[in-house]
This record gives sequence, C-alpha cells and structure tokens, in this order.
Amino acid sequence: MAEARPRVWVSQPLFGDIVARLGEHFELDAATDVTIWSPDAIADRLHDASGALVTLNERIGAGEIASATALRAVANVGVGYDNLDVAALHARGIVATNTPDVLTETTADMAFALLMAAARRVTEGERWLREGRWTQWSFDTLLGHDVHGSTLGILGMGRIGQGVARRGALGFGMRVLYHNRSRLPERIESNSRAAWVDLDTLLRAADHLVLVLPYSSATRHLIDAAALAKMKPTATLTNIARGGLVDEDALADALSHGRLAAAALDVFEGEPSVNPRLLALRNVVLTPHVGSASLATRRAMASLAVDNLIAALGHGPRAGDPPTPIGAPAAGGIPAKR
Ligand code: 8YV
Repeated sequence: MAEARPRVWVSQPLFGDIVARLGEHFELDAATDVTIWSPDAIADRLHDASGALVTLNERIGAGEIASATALRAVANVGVGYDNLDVAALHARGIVATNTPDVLTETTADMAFALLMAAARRVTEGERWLREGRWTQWSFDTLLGHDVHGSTLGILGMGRIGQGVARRGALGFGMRVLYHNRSRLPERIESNSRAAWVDLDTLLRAADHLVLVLPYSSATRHLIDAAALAKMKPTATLTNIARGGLVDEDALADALSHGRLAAAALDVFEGEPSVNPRLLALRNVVLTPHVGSASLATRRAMASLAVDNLIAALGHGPRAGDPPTPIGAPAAGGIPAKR
C-alpha cells in the first residue's frame, strides 16, 4: 500500500495554479472560500497537517499547534508575521517563513498613493464632488499641503521604508528623515537619501509621517496622544504597517480638533472593523489593507510562500532550505521592518 502523503493546509483561497504546485508533493487541504477561522477550527485543520500556508487572518500560536504533532512548517503569505507566535513555533522545531522583498516596491507605491491622497485631499474631494456639493469653482476649495519639497518622516526603515524614502527623495525632492531601532549603514542611508534622527525629532520635523514598522507588544500604540501632540498641525500620518501601532481614538481626537491635518490608513487595530470615529471623519483616507494588492505582487507572494512550504517540508530544488525563513524573534525596541 502506498504511504499516505503529508497533508498541508491552505487557509484561504489563493491563486489556484500556484497552490496546485503543493499538490505535486502533498495531500492538499485548501480552502475554496474566504473563511473566518476560529482558534478551534485552526487547531482542527492543523491537527494532522505537516505544513500550513496561512495569511494574516489566521493567528497561529501555542494553542493552535498544541495537538499538531506532525506540523513542521508554517508559511505566512505576507512580510509582517505578527499573526504567528514565532517563539512558540520555534520551540516546537516548526519552521516559519514569510514573504519579504517581493512586495517591497508595490507597498512603497501604495504608501505614496495614500500619503498624496491625504496631503492633497483626493478622496475627500471626490466624496465632496459626488455629494453634489461642487456648485461653483472657488479659489480656496479643499486646500491641502504640499508633498514636493516637504519633509518626509519614515518610522521603520526596512526595505519598504527605504522604497518610500527613494520615492520621496528622487521623485518629489523631499528631505527624508527616518527613525529605526538601529541606524542603517551609510551605504543604505545614501541610497535612500535618508538621515537618521531620534523619534522625538522625527515626530516634530515630519510634514508627512509614514509608519512602516512591525507590530509587536513593544510597538503597540507607539503613535499615541503624546506622540501625535508632537506632530505639526499641518502634518499627515500614513499607516501601511499594522493598525495596532496607532491609538485610533487619540488619532480621531487629533484629526477632529485640527491638531493633525489628515491621515491615511490601510490597516486598523480591529480590522476588518474600523473605528466608527475614523469612519465619520472627512480628513482620513481609508483603504482595506491592500498595500501589497497588485496582481503581480500577490502572485509573487503566493508563489514564494508555496516555495517556502515545499522546501521547508524537504521537497523541491531547495529541499530543507526555504528561501525566506523567519529568524528568532527580535527583543524590545523599535525593530527594523521588512
Ligand atoms: C499582505 C501585509 O497582503 O505583507 C504584509 O505584511 O500586510 C500584506 O501585504 C497580508 O499580510 C496577507 O496575508
């Protein structure tokens, strides 16, 4: 009798032709519909699985893997992996992987789209027009704030942050400041045309602040009322990283009292729920976590995750050597991102 093939679980529908590559090596248990998985349901799917390919929707921690005795690899589709308890996975000898690099430029593009939409009031203007409120052209309609020649502040200067920096410096003649747990090597600073400053200086100096750092208990609500109070009232805040970095109530206060000009948010603390106070404000651009959502990039992410899983489970040309494993979790501070 042929030996049963190892089973892998794919938590959400991805691209069928890419997921099918897993079927060459494993028995596939792939979701065919977008599914909200409870912790118990995740534990159930992992129970006799050798590998899992998951998205940010699925939290994989000690509880979910407790009875998954065959589990050897978890491949996350995404560069951020705050949904994985990496320490718990590593403690069990389970390989964890993510999808860096392939989404860098697409996500940096989106950061700029959001920054510009907030600064120049693009979505606010569109809503105003659609509401039929444009009855006559006037000189002071929807005055925004300039992007070109302004100061760009980047919090979290990993690969995506560097992409945002290059766009700002080369495309828009911006002065680029960044803050990161550690200062980057001079070569990277000079390629990104960016100068390191402390967090306080970054908050005070930025005309447009972009958050591109990982979320963890150390960075939760890093942008709180005190941080927002340091920002210029004419500044904008763009978040393409994780919603929990920002205290959304404090942000809503600042936006509604004119202490911050505008914000652009692609990510939310309780997503897909959005804080109703943010929904009610005009000076905030809201998008549904689509930073990496170009067709080519989402295909590249799915493909890299599949390569990682195949390799981590000992198959394919890189058997035993997945292309992008996640290392040991970083300790404290503001980690470099992505
Ligand atoms: C992904 C993201 O779409 O990569 C990330 O960290 O937030 C997004 O690009 C998401 O993680 C899909 O799981």
